[in-house]
Amino acid sequence: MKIVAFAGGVGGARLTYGFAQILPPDDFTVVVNTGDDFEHYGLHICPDLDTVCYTLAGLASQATGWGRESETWNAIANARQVGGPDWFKLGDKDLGTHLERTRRLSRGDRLSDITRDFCRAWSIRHQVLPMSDQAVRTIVRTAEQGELPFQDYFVRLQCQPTVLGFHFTGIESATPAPGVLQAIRAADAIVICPSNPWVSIDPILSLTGIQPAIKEKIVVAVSPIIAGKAVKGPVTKMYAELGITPSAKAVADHYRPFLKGFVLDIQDKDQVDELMVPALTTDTLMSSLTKRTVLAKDVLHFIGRLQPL
Ligand code: FO1
Repeated sequence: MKIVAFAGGVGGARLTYGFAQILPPDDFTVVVNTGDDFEHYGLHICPDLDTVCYTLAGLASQATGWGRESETWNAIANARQVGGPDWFKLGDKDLGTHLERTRRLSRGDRLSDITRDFCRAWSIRHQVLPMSDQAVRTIVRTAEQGELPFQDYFVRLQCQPTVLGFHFTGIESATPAPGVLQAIRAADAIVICPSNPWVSIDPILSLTGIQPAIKEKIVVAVSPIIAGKAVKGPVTKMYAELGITPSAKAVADHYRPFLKGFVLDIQDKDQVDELMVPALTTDTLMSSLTKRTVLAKDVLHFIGRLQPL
């Protein structure tokens, strides 16, 4: 079965790891959010792309889910000592990734080509695609501080400002990266990973051509909200500030126009009747490496049941 996953952030990366353990390379492609990307210290940082790649390569920090395992922090400590900002923690190993990516982008290489080469170097066998080669930037509209670039809101201000809404600069002129629409066309199903719907998945869905491409597909989303709480990150705070009670059902509503099936945690089984779409309740927490694979298998079986005979 050919699967395309839409992912961003740690929850998305964990489920893609599960799929990569059970699907052959030709049958699994990950399309990754780049709305979180930003320039810092003159370097081009792609947090979600790196989180997915490090996770698939078995290189990700187990403690944070982002950045590298067994990291050291000499460069950022030295930068701080001489007056540089250290609110965004760039580890020494991780910096190597940003240095080489920035060097290649500045000579005109495409982000998708650079990502392909990095994946090869890290022995990642499955296809990882940035959603676009053009810059799309998530901007958070806040009550207290006006419009904030995503990483300023998320890391520097620790998600404290009240969210009023989001927009994605550059989205009108950006196109899906080479391979994205082809992978979707060839896919039996699209899996929307348990990532933040507002800031990790909406940028992908907002790209020209994505929604028409997934319209006729089996689209299955996995809830990042369990028992009204986020597994990680500010998703429930965002829902509440936008006037929506955070729940698995609210996530299903978010994806309603193209949703063909929904996966939610067993703790939320009482919401199944309100979903109005076929649902699978299972353990979605992914608290171990094995559980990532078990969830991916559960999702595949569920998709199998949704496929026409
Ligand atoms: N997240 C943090 O909360 N604090 C950090 O200092 C931080 C540094 C960082 C460095 C490289 C990288 O690839 C990711 C990093 N993240 C950090 C995670 C990242 O900003 C967010 O998790 C995503 O953008 C949200 O999906």
